[in-house]
Amino acid sequence: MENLKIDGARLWGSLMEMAQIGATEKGGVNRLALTDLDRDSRDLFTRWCEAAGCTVSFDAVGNMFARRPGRNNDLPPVMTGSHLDSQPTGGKFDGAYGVLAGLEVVRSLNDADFETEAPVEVVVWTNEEGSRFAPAMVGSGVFAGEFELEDAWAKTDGDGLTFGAELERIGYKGEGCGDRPATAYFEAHIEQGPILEDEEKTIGIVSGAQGQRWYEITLIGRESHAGPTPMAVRRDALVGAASIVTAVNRIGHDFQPGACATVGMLESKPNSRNVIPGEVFLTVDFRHPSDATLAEMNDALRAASEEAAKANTLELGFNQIWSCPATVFNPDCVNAVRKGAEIGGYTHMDIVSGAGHDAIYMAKVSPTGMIFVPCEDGISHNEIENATPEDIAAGCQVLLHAILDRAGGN
Ligand code: HGY
Ligand code: MN
Ligand code: MN
Repeated sequence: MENLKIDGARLWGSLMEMAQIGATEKGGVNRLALTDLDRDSRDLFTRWCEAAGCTVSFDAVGNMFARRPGRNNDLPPVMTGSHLDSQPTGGKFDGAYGVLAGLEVVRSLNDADFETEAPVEVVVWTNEEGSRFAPAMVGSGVFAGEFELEDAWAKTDGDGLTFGAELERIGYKGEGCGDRPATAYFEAHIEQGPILEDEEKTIGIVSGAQGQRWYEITLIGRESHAGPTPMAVRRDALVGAASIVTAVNRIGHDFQPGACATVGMLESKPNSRNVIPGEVFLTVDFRHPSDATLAEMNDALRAASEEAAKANTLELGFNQIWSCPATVFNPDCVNAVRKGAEIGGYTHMDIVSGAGHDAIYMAKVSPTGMIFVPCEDGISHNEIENATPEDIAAGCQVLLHAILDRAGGN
């Protein structure tokens, strides 16, 4: 079993071919959830999996399961996978790596004519990024019982299109969701931060993930003429929003070590150069390894928002739309990843994930582990996101060993 090898060149080729779907001029991908491009990537994945002898099914939120039978198909499968949807200025590796590394494991088991005891399933989770439809990790969240199916279907994008209608339109709305036990779940992913590269380690043995909270804040003032309206009587929503943006950044620095604080979206209306903004919408993304600290950051944000609204005579809408507590992964799965790194002879270190992943929700319903590999300069959610073929192959080799550790066989 330990002599089985993945084919790094084949994996790299599949990654580069998948990256053509939604390819951007700067070398990244723009493949938003439930768009035609998402459909095209799913169709390609299906063709590849069926060519590898898998049967492919999908559930009521579009999560896809490519199943390779084992010797004992009554056993719950060992699952592996990630997502194919991307950020609008995303990279080639975020998500697609975990999906195609899982497919490469299947292809390598086929090459070796290796029969696992438990079946193996490669999974594509729907809407992991939460960019088009908020929040993130909706597909795995419904699967794990965190979100209601009807609520997921009802989510709307910026154009008012619903998740359910778009899923139907691209032809990936199946039946049922969840209630599919797994023996274990493993996800390979680029780190999306600088630690492995700085520490010169090839493999990250992911022990868990930090918690995160997402907010939507609306400020309502009064549109009026930029010329005749005296400064003293203005109700300028953008000035209030600017105070909140500054407060978010200050809160991030105040709760070091560990805090991350980001305003990713800001929409000002009517967005005309000689009209005082009457309404501003902004989003806040907080992260921290400690849930208690996230609660303190929440209180600081609410206080700063109320103060900004009062100082500028604005109405405040303050809405926490998502909370995902810090996660600790299953020790047996973490050790399976560690053993895989040792068998492969790769440098490795334990690491906590700064980013959210579908593995976080899978950890609620199955023993779960993750494998990280470095990405260049720690950059991700950026079209220049890059990784080396050697690291990509190493992570997949470790994934093969971890899956076999849990699936058994031959
Ligand atoms: O936001 C995240 O951490 C993930 O990339 N969806
Ligand atoms: Mn990802
Ligand atoms: Mn991402």
